[in-house]
Amino acid sequence: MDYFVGDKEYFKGIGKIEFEGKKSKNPLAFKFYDAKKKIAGKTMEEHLRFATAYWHSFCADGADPFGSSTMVHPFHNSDPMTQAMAKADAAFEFFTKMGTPYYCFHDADASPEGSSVEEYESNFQKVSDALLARQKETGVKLLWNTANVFTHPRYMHGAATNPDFSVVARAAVQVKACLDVNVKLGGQNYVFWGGREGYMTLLNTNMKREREHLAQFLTMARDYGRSIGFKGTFLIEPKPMEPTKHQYDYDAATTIAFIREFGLQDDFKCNIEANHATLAGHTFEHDLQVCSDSGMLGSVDANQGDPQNGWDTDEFPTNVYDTTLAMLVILRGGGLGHGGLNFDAKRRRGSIDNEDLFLAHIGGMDSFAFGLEVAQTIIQDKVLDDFVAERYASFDEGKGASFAQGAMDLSTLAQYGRTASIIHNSGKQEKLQNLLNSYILG
Ligand code: XUL
Ligand code: CO
Repeated sequence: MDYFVGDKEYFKGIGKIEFEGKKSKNPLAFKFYDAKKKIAGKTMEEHLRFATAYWHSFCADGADPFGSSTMVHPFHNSDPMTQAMAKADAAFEFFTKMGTPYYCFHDADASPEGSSVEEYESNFQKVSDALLARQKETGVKLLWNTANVFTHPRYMHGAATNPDFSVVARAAVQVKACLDVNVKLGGQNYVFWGGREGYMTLLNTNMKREREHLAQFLTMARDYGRSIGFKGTFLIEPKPMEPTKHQYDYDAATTIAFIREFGLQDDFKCNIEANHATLAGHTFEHDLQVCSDSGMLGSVDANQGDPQNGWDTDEFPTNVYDTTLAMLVILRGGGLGHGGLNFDAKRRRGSIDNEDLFLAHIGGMDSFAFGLEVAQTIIQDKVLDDFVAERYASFDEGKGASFAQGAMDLSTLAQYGRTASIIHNSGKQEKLQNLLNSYILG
């Protein structure tokens, strides 16, 4: 068997997940994700660039605010460093069997914090050596890493936006270490998710100063990253709230405005998470489109929320409408570039079997592969695009084109408006929804 690394097999009884086609009844096989199948000149693997999230897959243990853990990981060990090394072996065994070519992690997911900065750094050095060795053995690559500057109690009032400068400086210890490790591991992107970069109440908060401090911190991280040879993209992951009442990177539009306000647009893009977009009152495809239109789509945290729940449920994506609409935006925008689809998603608390982790990823990968194929057919057939183009045709020539090109003033526009004949056209929403259904249902 060549699909596990190290001396020990952790996910026994599960081999490499293979494509068997949609008629297959084997739960441990892909029905739609056929890694090497070519769609519009690129393989599915190249289009989708799937990544496994270390934190949900190898750290989450089913605990929730109402109950303790329900799962025991096969690499469990009471000594933190022994466990971290076993976890790295198990993780790479999982990536290889699953066929996710990338992974993502926070420092704290992979490496024990220890009880001092020195211990944190030395643990991280050893664990990242182990990760590098396993990357070389398996060919699995790092899509992005990030610093967990939100779990430890020192970050209760924020990290880069903490009102106490000492905490801001302490957060820099982790971000610097994570950038060093990123370069060592050849990371393609580096992520900032500002979990506690926001406020609980304006009664105790100077929002202006906090946003400026955040921008200052990100600028310093950018400069440091570039100075040590980081060539990838810095990504900010928007989320409107949770754990703070109001997060500064509320949604894609807010985040892009922040990036531009502070002159970070040459180095920063967005990492869009489906369930964060829906928490902000948008659809997933809305936030993807906002980024795509601004050239700011860096990468994607692929998950789904629960339409009845107002919090981040981080479910594996199974809704093929969502994946189709997301892939339409991504394909039209020219693809994911150096980004990917990272499953920032966790098994439910009651899904306690090791195979459930595989089944969850199979569902997510199949749903996006399905969405990719349908979206590509819709684009190829040009049905939606032709309709939309026709809808705006009045701006393509004559006075409409002068307006769109900025070659008209308001008086001229108003003069035209005095006599313009307005024809009412249907938006054909129902027709287009039926059309979308016919593509999805085959
Ligand atoms: C939290 C979240 C994070 C980021 C990385 O909602 O999405 O896991 O993706 O810190
Ligand atoms: Co995320």
